[in-house]
Amino acid sequence: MKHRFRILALLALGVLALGALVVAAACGGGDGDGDGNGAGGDLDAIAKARGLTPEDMKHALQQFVPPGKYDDYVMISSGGHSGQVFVIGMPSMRILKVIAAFTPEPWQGFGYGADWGDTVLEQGNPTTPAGTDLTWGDTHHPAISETGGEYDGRYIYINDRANGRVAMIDMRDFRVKQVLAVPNIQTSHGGMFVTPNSEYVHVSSKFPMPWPAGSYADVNEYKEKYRGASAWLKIDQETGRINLDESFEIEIPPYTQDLADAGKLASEGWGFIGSFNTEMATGGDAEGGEPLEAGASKNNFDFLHAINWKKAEGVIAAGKFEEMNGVKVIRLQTAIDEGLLYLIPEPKSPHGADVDPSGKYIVVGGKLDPNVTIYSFDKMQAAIEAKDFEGTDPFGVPILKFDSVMAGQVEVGAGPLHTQFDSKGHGYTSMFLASAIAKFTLGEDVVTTDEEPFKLIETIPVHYNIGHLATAEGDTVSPDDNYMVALNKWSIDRYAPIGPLHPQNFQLIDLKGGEGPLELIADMPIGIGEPHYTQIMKADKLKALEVYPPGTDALTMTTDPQAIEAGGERVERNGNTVEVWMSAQRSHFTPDILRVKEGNTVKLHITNVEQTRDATHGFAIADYNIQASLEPGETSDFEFVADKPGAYNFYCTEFCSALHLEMAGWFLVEPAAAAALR
Ligand code: RUQ
Ligand code: CUA
Repeated sequence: MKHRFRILALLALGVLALGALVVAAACGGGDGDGDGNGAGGDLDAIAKARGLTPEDMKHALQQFVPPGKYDDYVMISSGGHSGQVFVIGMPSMRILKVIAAFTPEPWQGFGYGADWGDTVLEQGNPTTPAGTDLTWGDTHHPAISETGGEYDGRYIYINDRANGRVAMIDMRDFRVKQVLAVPNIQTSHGGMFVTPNSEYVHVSSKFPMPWPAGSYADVNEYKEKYRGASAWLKIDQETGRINLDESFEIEIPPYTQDLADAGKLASEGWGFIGSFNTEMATGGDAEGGEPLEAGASKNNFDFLHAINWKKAEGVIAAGKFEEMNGVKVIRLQTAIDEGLLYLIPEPKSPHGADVDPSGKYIVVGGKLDPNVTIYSFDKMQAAIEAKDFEGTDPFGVPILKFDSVMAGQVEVGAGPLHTQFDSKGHGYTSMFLASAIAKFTLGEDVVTTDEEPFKLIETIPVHYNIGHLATAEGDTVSPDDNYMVALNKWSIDRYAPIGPLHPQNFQLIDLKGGEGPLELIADMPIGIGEPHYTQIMKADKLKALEVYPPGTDALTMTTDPQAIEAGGERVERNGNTVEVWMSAQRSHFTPDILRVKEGNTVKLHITNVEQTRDATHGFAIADYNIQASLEPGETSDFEFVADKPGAYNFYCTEFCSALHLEMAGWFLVEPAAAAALR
């Protein structure tokens, strides 16, 4: 206890000191001469004029990052159904970049004619069933690549909840390089998480689908024909791309698999996926049946899935898989026989499943249960070893006994969802219904203070209806104990009224070194899509390029074969094809007149030959729906048919220089009729 008191006393002193400072400032004593005209006087006047309390002023100082200075952290946030990913500085909560992932985005020239974006978007169209070109996604869970259980600042993975896809973003240029339609998964949720050394990135199905993927079965054959998958997607360490040949999936029962997390340290080699609807309800409220949500929330327990991926690698190596739609699949029976999959009862419509930094505990929040349930990985292993099962599920998967593996429960409040951690053995759980965050202690194995294990310490209200929450470096083996962000689903009255669609609301919270009490620092509206989850990485781990090496193809991150240096510009005409090697440089395109004939295929390679930081040009052609971002050093390739005759202006879309407005040219498409006359 002594230790804790000392910290409290220190903290109290700190608060007093700060309070004194603020009071001194507020009293106009800032410049020490007491005339109230110095900095202190100004502060006082500003606070008065703006109606700020000393508390407000303290929070403003905590969040403030002076002009020209950098934030300590970057948040990599999903963008929900905007299909994008946001990069946000923390604590300032300034948006640094919106990264296009699944949705065309003109600023970055993603999906507007440049080869890089068009290729990525095209690759991402599911092959089964073939058809529609997908131009949006619902990004939910970003996962930064890890080395030794720490974010390493190399790659970002994010799932598309709507279409079961995964995107890979390269943190060298913060551009998306791959969109993969994950086979045998129609919608996804669980994960994304990377394994502690980025061997795999994991995603699992949300709703099951008729198997094999691409077949049809009515929902009344749900139990027999529908299946889910836990996909372990192999990461190529050099490029960050997912290599499907070395990936595998594990067939899982047709429950609705939900959030998932990777085992780490003590539990490395395992993954955990929560689930609901183990009732296997399928809805049918207009057909005389029960609404889906009523049928899906009857059972007192659903199942946490524990998956031994290390062991699964051996099963794949032994050839015990089936190839399905281009990926190796371990069938459910094999997974059972080989001891890869176990089920663990989790109370009442669970949602989050989060592994603590030590890997010893897995914390589950049941949406309809006021408790968080904390499972012990050691107890799980002992139960598996002793075959201490309560039976099997309808598919024969062994179910561990709740009492054998549960380490503790903490009654936190209404609607617990997700849990994050600090390094001191505390968990922080978001509560959707209560619009609050609860802080509690984990088991004595990891509690570093002399606090009692499994005890609620405090709750803090948030505004409103929180979904996820994230602590700085929160999913690593060593979270920082300073900041937490609440990702609130509703904002209701927090911002000026701008119509029925409200922004989401991020709230920055001070963790105070894990010692608490939790304190709300700032609000941040997000008016672009619905962020679900975020990971917060130390900014000193960023290793992004300042400019691309000359002639880089952003898709491959290698030299574009069509790259040129200044002076290498040329035009070649070959039958119906016109191929142009163009340079972009402040403040001109060379050549600045492109002459083609109606119906010609145009192959255009534009190199931004500059190596100056931030010397980005754009390239847009009127009425041709072409728009590219030509970042310094980048070569961008286009191929299109000049199917609209006319004289079209092309211009640079980035205000790059004093003569930016002059950085333009003509795309002359001679009508076929006129050409024929000559
Ligand atoms: S979850 S609805 Cu991240 Cu709470 Cu997707
Ligand atoms: Cu180049 Cu504007």
